[in-house]
Amino acid sequence: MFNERAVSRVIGRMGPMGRMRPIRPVRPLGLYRLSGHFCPLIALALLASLCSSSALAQAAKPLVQKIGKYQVELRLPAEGVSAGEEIDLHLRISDTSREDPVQGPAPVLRAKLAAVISMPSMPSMPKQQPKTHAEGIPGEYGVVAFFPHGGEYRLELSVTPPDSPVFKLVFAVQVLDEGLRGKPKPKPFFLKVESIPARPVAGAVTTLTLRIIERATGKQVANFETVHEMKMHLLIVSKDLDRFSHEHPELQPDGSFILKYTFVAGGPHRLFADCAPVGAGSIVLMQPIEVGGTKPISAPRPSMADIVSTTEGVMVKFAGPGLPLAVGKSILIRFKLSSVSDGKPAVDLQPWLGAMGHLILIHEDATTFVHSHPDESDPANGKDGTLTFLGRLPKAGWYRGWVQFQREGKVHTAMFTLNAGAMK
Ligand SMILES: [Cu+2]
Repeated sequence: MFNERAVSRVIGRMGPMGRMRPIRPVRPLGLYRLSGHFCPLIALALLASLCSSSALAQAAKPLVQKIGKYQVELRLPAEGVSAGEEIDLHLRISDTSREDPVQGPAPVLRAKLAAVISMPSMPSMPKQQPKTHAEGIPGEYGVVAFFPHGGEYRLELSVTPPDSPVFKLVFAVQVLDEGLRGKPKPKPFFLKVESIPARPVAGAVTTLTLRIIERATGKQVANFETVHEMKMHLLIVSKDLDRFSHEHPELQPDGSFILKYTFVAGGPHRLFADCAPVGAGSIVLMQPIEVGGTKPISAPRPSMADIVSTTEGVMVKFAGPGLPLAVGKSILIRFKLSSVSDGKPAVDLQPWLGAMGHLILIHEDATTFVHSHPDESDPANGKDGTLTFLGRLPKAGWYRGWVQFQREGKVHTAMFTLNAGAMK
């Protein structure tokens, strides 16, 4: 199903610090001059702070560091790190003494990771101890950070591989000021879709060929990582968000993906391709597609939340947090599952695509795809009649959600309508 890497790249557990405000703005040098005389004490303090900055510059090496036989790679998003938003900083930890000729250094599994984030230029600022987690991909870890404002931060990591002593390293992270980035930059890849027939018709088989193209080079991506047991997860939704399908197109030797698919209804649809080109991390790319044939009667805009869904013997009920959901922060979204026949909790879910459950949320604009993933901090998740997901809704409005899980060998999909933020 959807890609946990993509998901956790953007969302994650809320750091313990929450939002911090700058302690005080950095004063320009001139302000330290008193009546034209240079204050020596402040000059010393300034010098000390400059020295500690340069010490940091030395300590904070490039984004790949080797500590003994271990290699730690910090993968910052290509668009940079912005203040004012929570971000999952991705790390890959590998063992260079065990190198595979194709895969490279072996991933280090089950390492313990602790992180401390501070800002050398503002030493009085409280340090953050962000939460860390293992990603769905071996050797990959995440640090869920929140930078309250722009500047250079120091990310200190303590890594304890299994059966090895702890080692420490420091990265410097440059953070852009909030709002500076403005309109989001185009993604480094785009999705190219060809269909046979050229205009799909509802009720007839369409052959879709999907290609992931690297924007900078125009080249088609050929190699993909396997995420949640698949090379690509394709979510096909009608623009009115009434129809949803989760497919796994087949990877061809040249890197294209082929799917034979029969659209149920005509009208505008959206394809969301969730995949991870090797080395580039996870991406979700969208393309619209127009389907001929009878158009379904467009559903009226939802006027109230739709929080209970029954899918083949299982009642799935949205169980909080309260609506409207918070916008722009990581939240735990819960569902309760019970048997329709006896009302007892459904405790017999089976893992499907590497997790006990999956949640996809799409905003009413039919474009904004919400990243969410199962809360793995709770081992009972999905086994005690509840499913809990970490999600982060980027904007206010209505969202349609689909919870998917497997029971008795069958995949169930339960649809919801939830609202978030201030309603229009
Ligand atoms: Cu999938």
